[in-house]
Amino acid sequence: MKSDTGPLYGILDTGYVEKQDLLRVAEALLAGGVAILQLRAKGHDSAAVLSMFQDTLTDLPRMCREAGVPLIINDFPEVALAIGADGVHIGQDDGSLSQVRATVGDGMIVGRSTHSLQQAKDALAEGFDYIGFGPLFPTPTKQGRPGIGLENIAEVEKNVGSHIPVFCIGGIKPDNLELVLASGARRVVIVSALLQAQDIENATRSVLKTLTTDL
Ligand code: 3NM
Repeated sequence: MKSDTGPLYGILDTGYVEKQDLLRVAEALLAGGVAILQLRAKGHDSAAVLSMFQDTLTDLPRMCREAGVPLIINDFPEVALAIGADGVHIGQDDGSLSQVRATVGDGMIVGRSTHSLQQAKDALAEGFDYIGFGPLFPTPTKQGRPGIGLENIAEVEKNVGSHIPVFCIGGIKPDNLELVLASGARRVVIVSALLQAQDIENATRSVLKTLTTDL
């Protein structure tokens, strides 16, 4: 992954977007300026996600390629490989990096969710290409997890963010973005606040503006 990768990571989350709207929403996120786009389809197995690419999402890899934006598949290395995605994202309970690499090979971007300073350091040491760090605040998008707060962001940026991109995540919205940035964040993932916006493209552009002017 490029070390100068942009500050905003978008997620096309099927929990918020109807099937028939997925491509239109992807287009809006891309037009608004996300640097990375992930497909997250919690509650679907790998066969179901694969079939989305043979059905509603046929054009998604091409759209991302044309925008110069890496396409990342959440949870399923074999789907990422099969559809020619640029990367895969895995959680703490999804095995080791080497297990994922055995499926996808060396060329693919592999990201890891982390929920503490130690997990962030471990992911760097293991060789992940980027990390998510959160959830900063409790969020309906990932229910049942307490917010970890803002106090470790600066330390994670110092220790890990100087080597690989760190994307803060979880409950980040236009309203608290300045606070998150003031706590040391340089990059963020925003899911519901963008997907539920009236105008997704404009909301994305506006968040990106804050991210690029405050840095
Ligand atoms: N992963 P929203 S928090 C998908 O901390 C996800 O690993 C998290 O969505 C983590 O912007 C999260 O709607 C949800 O809060 C982010």
